[in-house]
Amino acid sequence: MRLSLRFVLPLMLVLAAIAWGVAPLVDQLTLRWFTRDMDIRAELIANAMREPLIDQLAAGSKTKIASYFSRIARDERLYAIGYCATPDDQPLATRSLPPQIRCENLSQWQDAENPVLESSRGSLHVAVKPLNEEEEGAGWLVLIHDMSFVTRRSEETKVYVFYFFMALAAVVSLVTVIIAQLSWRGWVTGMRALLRGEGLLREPTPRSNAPEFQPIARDLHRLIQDLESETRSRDESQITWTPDALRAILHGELRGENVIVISNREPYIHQRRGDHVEVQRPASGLVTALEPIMRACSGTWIAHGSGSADREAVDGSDRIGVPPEHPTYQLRRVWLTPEEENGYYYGFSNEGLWPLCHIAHVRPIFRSADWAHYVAVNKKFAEAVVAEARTPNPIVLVQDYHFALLPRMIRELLPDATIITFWHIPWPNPESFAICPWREEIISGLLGSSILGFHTQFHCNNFVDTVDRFLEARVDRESFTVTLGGKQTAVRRYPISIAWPPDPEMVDKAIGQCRAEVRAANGLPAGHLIGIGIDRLDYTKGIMERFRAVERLLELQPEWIGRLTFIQIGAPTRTGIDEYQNHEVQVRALAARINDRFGRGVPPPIVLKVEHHEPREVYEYLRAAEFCFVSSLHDGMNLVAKEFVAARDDERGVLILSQFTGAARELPEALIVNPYDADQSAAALHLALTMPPTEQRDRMRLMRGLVGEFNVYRWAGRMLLDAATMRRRNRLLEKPPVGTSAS
Ligand code: GDG
Repeated sequence: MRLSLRFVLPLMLVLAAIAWGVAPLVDQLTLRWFTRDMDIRAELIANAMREPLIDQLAAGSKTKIASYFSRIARDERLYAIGYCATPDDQPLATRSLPPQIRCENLSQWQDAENPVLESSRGSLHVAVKPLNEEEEGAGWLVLIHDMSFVTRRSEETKVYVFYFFMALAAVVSLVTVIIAQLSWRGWVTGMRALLRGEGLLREPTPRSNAPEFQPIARDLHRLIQDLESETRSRDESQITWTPDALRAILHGELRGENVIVISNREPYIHQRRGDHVEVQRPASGLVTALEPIMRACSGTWIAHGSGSADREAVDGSDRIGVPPEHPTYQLRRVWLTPEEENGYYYGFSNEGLWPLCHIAHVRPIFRSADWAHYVAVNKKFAEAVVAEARTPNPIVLVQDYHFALLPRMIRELLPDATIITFWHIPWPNPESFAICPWREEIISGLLGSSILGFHTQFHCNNFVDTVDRFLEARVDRESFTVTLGGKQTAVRRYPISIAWPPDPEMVDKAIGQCRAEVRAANGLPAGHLIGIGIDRLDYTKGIMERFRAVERLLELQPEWIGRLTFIQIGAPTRTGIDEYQNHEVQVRALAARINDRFGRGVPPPIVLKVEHHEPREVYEYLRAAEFCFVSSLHDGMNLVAKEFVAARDDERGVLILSQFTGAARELPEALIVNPYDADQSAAALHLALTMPPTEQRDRMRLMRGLVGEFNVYRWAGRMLLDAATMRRRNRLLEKPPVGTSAS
């Protein structure tokens, strides 16, 4: 011990001094790199802006130019934009343009070797670009970038460099001490232990025969763990979210731990068709969202086996590797009796909780018998989780309103599990939730979770208000946590998204070809305009309201009669429930009535296709359309809106989006409508059909930027990073206080 101190301390000091000396070099280097990056970025933005700006200058509307500038300046790094026609002019600019930048001194910035302006806001990078490179005198575009992040990153790098040298010192010291120990104190014993595979970095055990090593090995073990987690827990906004990034987080932050997902719907269903078995992928937002995550993480997905050939496909433990063509994770099927399925799924979940949580004016139905099945099925899944858990503290991702009781049940069986529950649908206000006869049980079940996620802050607020109203729990609105029975649940907003970039197979067919094929398949003439809606045939999706908007458009703007067809794909869903059967009858009748009114002798205004379509076909329709209309009456997020954006790599097409979707909070560049207001929706349809291509492109570009950045990997990654932090914190709290460890 004394030897290690005599050697380690001076070594640490020397290396700390070296790290200190390297710090200014790090500063200079990062500044040079980022200034160059900023130049390239400014050139790219200027290239993208030139053409539309020249058009707008020609049109002469200063207010349009100002709003165009402020839209672009929403980019988090772009601080200000300006334009000078001549050196004598006042700049036309966003309000944030620093006063030091004037038209008369632009040339000074243009030629500057280090174009960095120090302002009260911090360092700003100034780029001056000619508006028209061929034509002199067309004016200059000024792009100011915020460079405060450079200081931040440089600080971070310095910390990493410091840690690196410290780790180096620790490793060198350890190796020296080991060698010394081995030679001084019976190296033969040490060698034998090593040959037996008892690694020195393992946590010390009572069997360990070198007590002097224990404190050093334990400290080193912890130091390395802390260092690793330090480097990995970067700011999530700095990560480019891909399946690989997600996998790295799982392997790093969570050290490849046992990840289990539970959902009602399985990602693959085996169906018997005559003498062969067909594998289907169900139409569900949830499956669309979780599949890429499971592919990235190779865990176990537990779900209800609902296909007619599901039992034939599994092994003796009810498991099967999926995706079938290239298995990367396990699907464990849970079997339900017809009575259980009726009570738990159709009854309590879909006739009770679904309408309870959606404001769609359909009354929830609650039956005691359904509740009993709901409890029993949740228990069955809890047992499956225990059976699938490979460790006492797996990470369990519970999906959706079918499993409100499951988090508490798992918590009781596996107290150390990290349970993340995601509620994919809205959470209503306490008054609405009060209708549920088992409201306390539902809330307390959910509070078995470590983290409970919703799509929007509004739903988080509603949940916390509901807890406050109905349970004796401690609600902390500062940290957004709820403590019940000494256990804390963090309530967090995780807006879900889609895989990005989309699967290349989905977008490989040219837009023109998609249009031609969709028209041909639906008997529509060349040049005919197409609008698209894609949903499960669910009363919350506002399909009736959508058709009424099309009808109103044709009443108000008859020039579209015979020129436009709205194609609605309605995937059959929950067909065993009366309300869904009635809804389908009403949707069909309304489409027929509108077609009868406006489709005589011309192509029909509405084509209704009540059938499941393959994902490739869905994308083909999205690519063929002039606009996509999402008119949900209430929707947690709505993935179709994001899929439309992903499908349009041509940067064309207009998204019309209900204000009652979670997606409307993220995509303000869509035409946001109240689907109950037929006149407003009809006006949006007309606007979409007449929107100039440049405006379509500007809106689509912004939406594509957002969906690309906030993709489904980030959704999952954020939850998993939060879970990792929670686990680290818990481990820290479990550590014995400093000074009590054996030495
Ligand atoms: C819940 C929440 C939340 C539809 N028809 C077909 C088909 N689909 C696909 C779409 C999309 C998915 O189904 C529907 O996703 P949504 O998000 O619109 O809606 P829900 O199913 O109600 O999902 C919702 C979601 O969970 C995720 O959290 O956004 O708010 O209600 O991916 O493309 N897919 C195929 N054929 C079809 O006919 N292949």
